[in-house]
Amino acid sequence: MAATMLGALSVGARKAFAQKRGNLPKGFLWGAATAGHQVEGNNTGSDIWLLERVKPTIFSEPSGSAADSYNRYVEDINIVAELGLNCYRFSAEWARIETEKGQFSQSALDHYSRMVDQCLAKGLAPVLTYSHFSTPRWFAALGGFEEKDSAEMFARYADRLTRTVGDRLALAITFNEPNIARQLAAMPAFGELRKAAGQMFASAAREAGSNHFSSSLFVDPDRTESNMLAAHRAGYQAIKAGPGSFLVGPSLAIADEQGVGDVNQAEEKRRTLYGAWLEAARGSDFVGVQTYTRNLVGPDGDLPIPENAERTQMESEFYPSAVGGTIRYAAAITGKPVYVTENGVATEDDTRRVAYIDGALREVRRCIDDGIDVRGYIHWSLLDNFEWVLGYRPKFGLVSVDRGTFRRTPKPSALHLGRYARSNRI
Ligand code: IFM
Repeated sequence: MAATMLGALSVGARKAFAQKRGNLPKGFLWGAATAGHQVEGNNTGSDIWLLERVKPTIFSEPSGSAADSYNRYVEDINIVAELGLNCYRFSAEWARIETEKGQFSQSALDHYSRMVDQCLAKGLAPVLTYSHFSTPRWFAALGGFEEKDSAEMFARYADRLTRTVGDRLALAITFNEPNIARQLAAMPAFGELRKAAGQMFASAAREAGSNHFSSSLFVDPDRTESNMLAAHRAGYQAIKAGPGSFLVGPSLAIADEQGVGDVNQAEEKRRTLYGAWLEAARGSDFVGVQTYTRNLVGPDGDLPIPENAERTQMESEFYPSAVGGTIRYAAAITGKPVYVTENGVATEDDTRRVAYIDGALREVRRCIDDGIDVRGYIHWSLLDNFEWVLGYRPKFGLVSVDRGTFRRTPKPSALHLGRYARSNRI
């Protein structure tokens, strides 16, 4: 297994992250994750940059300089290594790489290539996400994933990026949470959100001189899902064409849907929200599981969060064991190896993040003990960052970022996760 995951890397890099001790499989990935738009800053060519700025917008604030990671990536990668983790998950920004349809920026490609090199220099397995929600503004202005030829456009970008960095990657995610639109559509408040988002899109369309501006967030999933699935398949082929030889898969936003009572809608809900993308993972090399909480599902749908339950800054239930349920479910449906590509909690109280990590890792351990092929745990997030429509308020980071100076300060939870990683033991 480790040989497949690390195959394309130099002997030195392999040694660095193929742990010898511990009670976890050799080569188990211990990481922290970020996404370009959320940390890089000034992603001006992207759809989200425009959506943050138009009036009306549903974004509470613009991303601005974010964590300035486009300039500070060396420091970020060094922090990951110093913590004792052995992988870094980050995303490339399509908007920076393909600045206009068919026009590729060599300097942006070089930038992501340098990020990969920095990971390897520090003994970290580079885990690259090809698309993490944001797309180029020109792509959104053409109708985004509502357009039939979107799959072809995504594959061309995936091909370019792979030709630049593929020889040095350890793992690749085509799409981050492509089922997010389904999850949002299932929320009770979605009607209102869709109305507000509609006005925001209309305004963005005017600014972009487009007759149909579409972004992968807040759209009707029935209009985008089949094209995104096709884009995933075409992207998968483009990435597998090489160079490089590493596992490729999608990552899903997946909550632990717990049925309550003999008759409940949990199974139906799972099928609707996750079915199509779990099927896509079956046709890929692995499934990425991204879990934050559970939902209690009764005969008429979701039940309220239990009255005395602790809540996170996202107003979800603090429920670290959720990841056990989703690993089991994703593994059973896909039959593929599982990577936890995101898991974490939004809180100002870092002692709760420590407790969350302990609770989640206990479940990972149980899953492995039960024979499930879990190959990594990547925490969301390395840094406090731009949480999309909610702006900078929710704190998911293992490392805090001063909004004025960009100074990074690892929190106790970062050291805590690092201790697990160094021992490769849960
Ligand atoms: O910040 C997001 C990330 O971009 C995708 N997964 C969930 C995270 C927390 O909401």
